Amino acid sequence: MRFLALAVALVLPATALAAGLDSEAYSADAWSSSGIAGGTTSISGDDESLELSYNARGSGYVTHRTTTFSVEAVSDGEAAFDWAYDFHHAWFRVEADLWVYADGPGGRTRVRLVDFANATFTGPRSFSGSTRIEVHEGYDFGVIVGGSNFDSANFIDGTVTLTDFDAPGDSDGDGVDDGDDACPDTAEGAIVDVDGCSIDQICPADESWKNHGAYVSCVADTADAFVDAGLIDEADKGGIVSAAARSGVGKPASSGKKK
Ligand SMILES: [Ca+2]
Repeated sequence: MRFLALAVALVLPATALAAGLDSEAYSADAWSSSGIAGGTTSISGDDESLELSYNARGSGYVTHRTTTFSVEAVSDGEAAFDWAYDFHHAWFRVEADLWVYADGPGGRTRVRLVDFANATFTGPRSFSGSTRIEVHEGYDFGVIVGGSNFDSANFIDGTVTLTDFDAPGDSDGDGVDDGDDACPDTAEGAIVDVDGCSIDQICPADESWKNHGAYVSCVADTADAFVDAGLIDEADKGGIVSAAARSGVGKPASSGKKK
């Protein structure tokens, strides 16, 4: 237990459990578009907002078409964001549609956010709101957007801007997204390697060890690797290894079967 207490004392700044647009998992680079018939799409953004745009032309008029902007959820949970949809579908008998969607083991969930139809002339329009949706690790989620017009100007042009974006990213808050985290439920504040594993998790004190030396070796080797990776310094390592050496882990008194 002394060793556990020491490990917890090596505290990193707390990280948010959810991930935003500033995370690797959900930055503009992580998003993709399905493209749009007769036009182009673009994705741009920064840590605060993400702009998902399309522009398409028809022949004579624009038949109904959509594009899907998606990103992969790195963990199960809820994604939430504010959205603003600005479009100009020039000019006559205009439709504009926006959905939020999430794929999962049970198929696709799709929720409509904008259902616009105007039988007469329509100029630029804007809608906005907030939404949330359950997302699933390894499956895409995002928005589906597009529309139509029946006008000889025949273009549709729109941008969906996402802000206040929050999606499941790092359940144990160790700074490694769940999709890359080999060790879930890392103790709060524990220092982890690139796989999201703390020394405690790599050398669990509650596992049955062949003997005390095997446990101490595991801690010493792992602490060495953490020093090499620049995660801890030699003094940290010394404290961790001596705490392991003083512990009862792997000694006959500790319960559990021999390994
Ligand atoms: Ca972890």
